[in-house]
Amino acid sequence: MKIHIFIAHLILAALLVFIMPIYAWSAETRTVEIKGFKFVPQEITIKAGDTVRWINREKRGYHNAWFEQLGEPEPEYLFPEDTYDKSFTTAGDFPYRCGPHPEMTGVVHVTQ
Ligand SMILES: [Cu+2]
Repeated sequence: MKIHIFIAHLILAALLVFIMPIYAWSAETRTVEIKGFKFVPQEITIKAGDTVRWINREKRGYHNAWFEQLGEPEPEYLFPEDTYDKSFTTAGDFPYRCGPHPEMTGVVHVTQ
């Protein structure tokens, strides 16, 4: 009888060891739409390891999401329905703007 309980615990422990890292590893991709000369949502909060995907929902016109303050080069323009992915590995607040339209701004908040 006792051996059965012991084996059940062993199986549970083994399951936890294998399943827990899969949960921890499950990074998400979150979407920010560009429409009406705005980033929607204008501020987004994600977890470290997640990816933000910008998608240009305008009928015409081009934009991008430029992390100028990080010293990054300006990315290519996004034409209608184009997407741009960026992953964030460290916690912090990351403001960005649109290259062609400096008045278009957004912030990515990254938590641990
Ligand atoms: Cu723009």
